[in-house]
Amino acid sequence: MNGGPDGKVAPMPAESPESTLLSANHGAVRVLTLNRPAALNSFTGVMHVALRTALEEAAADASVRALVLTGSGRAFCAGQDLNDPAMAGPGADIGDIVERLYKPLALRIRSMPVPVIAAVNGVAAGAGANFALGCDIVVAARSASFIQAFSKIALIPDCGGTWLLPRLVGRARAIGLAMSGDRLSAEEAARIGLIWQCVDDAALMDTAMALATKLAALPTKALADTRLAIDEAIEMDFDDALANEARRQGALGRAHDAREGMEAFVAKRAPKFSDR
Ligand code: T3D
Repeated sequence: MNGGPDGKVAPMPAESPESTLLSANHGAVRVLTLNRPAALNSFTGVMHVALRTALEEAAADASVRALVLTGSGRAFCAGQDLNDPAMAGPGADIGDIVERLYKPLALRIRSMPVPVIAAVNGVAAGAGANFALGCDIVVAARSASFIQAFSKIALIPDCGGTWLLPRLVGRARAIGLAMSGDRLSAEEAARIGLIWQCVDDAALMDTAMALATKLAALPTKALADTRLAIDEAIEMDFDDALANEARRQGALGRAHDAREGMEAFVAKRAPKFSDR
């Protein structure tokens, strides 16, 4: 808490949505950068609104075909700003905040119509770790780390952590990470399959951008459906997963991109995908 000498809680310094989140386009790739480096890009109410708005805008913009989420300075994101009295002070209703602010963000990331890559440039803790893990592909710098920081402040993993962790690394590791709150290095995270790749710090953004550029040229709608079908299949038996694949494949097969992909293959030319 940022209490003053008189014990009163000082108001958070004024910040604007534009200052807390940077947005830049590189061709069809939009890069969103969490930008509160002095507080390790932890979430205030303003940054919540900024990220949610930016995700809605990217989802609605047909020129955006892949998204990269990263952080400025030495952190990716340290989760909730524990100095924000409205969000973490004694009177804060944390359940309500998680329901109203964190849950929609986690859902929005998971349901973007384009592939979402987390370029984890430094420590990712609490909600910051789970927002990263909710992205489609996670690339981390070698100096980055992942911390389920919740147990240290007597909370449970949120932002999908209880759902994501066991699915990514199994129950034993999920419980170990969540209960201990231990820092997991990027290298170890890649080794156990929590993330896609760990690269040298200097190569992080080039690697993430090359991957995003490649995905941006692929059929966006089929990529989004791939994520959806894999998430759905986790809850299904084999028969149902096969039926779900046939149903989704039927719809994709009737759409423009599948025709374009097949015609381009036969004509030995590069395809031009446009479905979203
Ligand atoms: O409303 C709700 O609460 C519901 C939402 C819950 C979702 C959550 O995310 S709960 C989890 C909240 N996050 C944490 O508990 C993580 C707290 N931070 C840390 O444990 C450590 O900072 C790190 C392990 C992430 C990094 O450690 P280190 O040693 O590299 O850095 P540091 O010195 O601790 O932090 C550097 C500065 O960032 C420092 O400020 P100062 O002293 O330089 O002015 C520190 O206070 C600030 N900072 C780091 N994390 C947060 C933060 N300030 C506010 N909130 C933070 N989460």
